[in-house]
Amino acid sequence: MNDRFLRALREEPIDRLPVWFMRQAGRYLPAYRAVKERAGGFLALCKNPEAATEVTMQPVEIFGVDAAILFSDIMVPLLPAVPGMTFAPGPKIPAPITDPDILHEFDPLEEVPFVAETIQLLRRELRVPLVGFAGTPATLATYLVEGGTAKHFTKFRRLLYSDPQRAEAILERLEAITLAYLRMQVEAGVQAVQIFDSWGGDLSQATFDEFCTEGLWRIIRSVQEMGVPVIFFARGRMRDVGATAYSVDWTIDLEEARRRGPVQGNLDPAMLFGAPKQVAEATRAMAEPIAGTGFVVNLGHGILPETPVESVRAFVETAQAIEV
Ligand code: 1CP
Repeated sequence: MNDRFLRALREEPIDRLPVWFMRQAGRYLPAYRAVKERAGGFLALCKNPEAATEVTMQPVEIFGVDAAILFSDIMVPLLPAVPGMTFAPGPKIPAPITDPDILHEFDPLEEVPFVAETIQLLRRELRVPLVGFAGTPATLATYLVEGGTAKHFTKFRRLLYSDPQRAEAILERLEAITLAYLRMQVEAGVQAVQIFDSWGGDLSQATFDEFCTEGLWRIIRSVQEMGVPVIFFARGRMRDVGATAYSVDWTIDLEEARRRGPVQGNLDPAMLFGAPKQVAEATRAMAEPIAGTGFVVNLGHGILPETPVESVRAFVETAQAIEV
């Protein structure tokens, strides 16, 4: 078992840097596109444990990354409450949701059984740790209130000020759903959890504290109490929510972030469109100054579609060759 990813999160000695990257199973890989087509599309792929296992393992087999991330989507736990959700490729909802009562109590084993089945299959196959994940309540609410992907996500922010009680009620329901979903994942076998706060960075610190901070502390504490480390990913900001490690984007100074605790990141995924030699240089420039335990090499956000596979290979191989 390759456990250097988990050892780095615990700040235990490691032989070399662990590396994996967000959205590592994805459209840039021809092998992924083939399985997705065979499965009948993105959602069908998420619901098919054998196919989801296959695409989760692809980047481990192709590049030798040191962790696998469950193939699914942050919107999957909302499928039971939001029938008719599609992906095109971002989430799309038939009608925007602002009624908290739609977000009923959630039994993940009953309502999305394919997630636990995929995790169990993966644990039998994998020789690297499996990362489970969820979106934050505010990020999920952003898509629900908007009705899907948008250019400027302003509707949820507007709701926070125009009807704070309703916003609060939505966030409370989403916290309960997220907690149930993550507990199920840990019980099924994930060895770390990453929480994606893709849109929380858009909120002022005061608004984030008013609506988000306490709920995130509760979610993260509960997962940690189950013995599993929690990585908190956010864009553009570092906010203290009690996480084991923080996944930061390329606008954050990595050395400064590392002083606060274990850290993951943070190459700009656009940099992978450079030639392999440039990618190798950029990876060394990013990682060498903080090479050692407590650091997991990753990108600053998900890998982009159409990223050249050779540059991805240069990123992974360079990171794995850096001395610790
Ligand atoms: O057609 C396709 O192939 C669908 C594209 C796709 C994929 C590959 C979507 C739709 N989701 C996913 C998988 C996914 N999504 C993973 C899988 C694990 C991995 O291999 O890394 C994860 C962790 C996510 C998480 C996710 N989904 C986030 C958080 C991370 C982030 O990028 O900020 C968000 C915001 C989503 C929503 C979503 N789902 C899909 C897309 C294209 C999007 C983004 C839409 C938008 O930007 O508004």
